Amino acid sequence: MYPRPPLRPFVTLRALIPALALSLAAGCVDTNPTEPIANEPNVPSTLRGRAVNVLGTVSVTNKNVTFNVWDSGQIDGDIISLNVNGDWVLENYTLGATKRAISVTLPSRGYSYVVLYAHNEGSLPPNTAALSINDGAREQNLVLSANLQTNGAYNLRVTP
Ligand SMILES: [Ca+2]
Repeated sequence: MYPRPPLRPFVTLRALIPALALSLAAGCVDTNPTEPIANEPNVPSTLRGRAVNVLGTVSVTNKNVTFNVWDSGQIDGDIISLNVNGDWVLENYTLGATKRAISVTLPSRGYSYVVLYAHNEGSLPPNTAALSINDGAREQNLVLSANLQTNGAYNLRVTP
């Protein structure tokens, strides 16, 4: 009888598995290839028929973030909606002095955006919302301003 051939294909596969696991753990392999990733700022130029004014870019280190929104100045009845990456995460909300928390999951890396849409300007134009974004490591404070012609927006950049 001939000797059995060596089981090289199995040995090779078994040797590859730890390397594959290691590269997954190191984030070298995209574990969710269907997730939309924007490598450049992706704020739409208009939203609900109004131009979008980008006020800045904020970097966060975690895709799971919590926004807090409130009126840090005189409470004058400003009503807002917030849009994150095309989804309305808050609608027709009247700003008060206390913070309203909204938890959002962003794509795991790359650019996202948040847009402030003003339903009115309150008794003291324009519509101003204090907005903070907490990624678990730190809380960053922003001021969003919008009027009845223009939406205010920030780029959000997830850098894990
Ligand atoms: Ca106002």
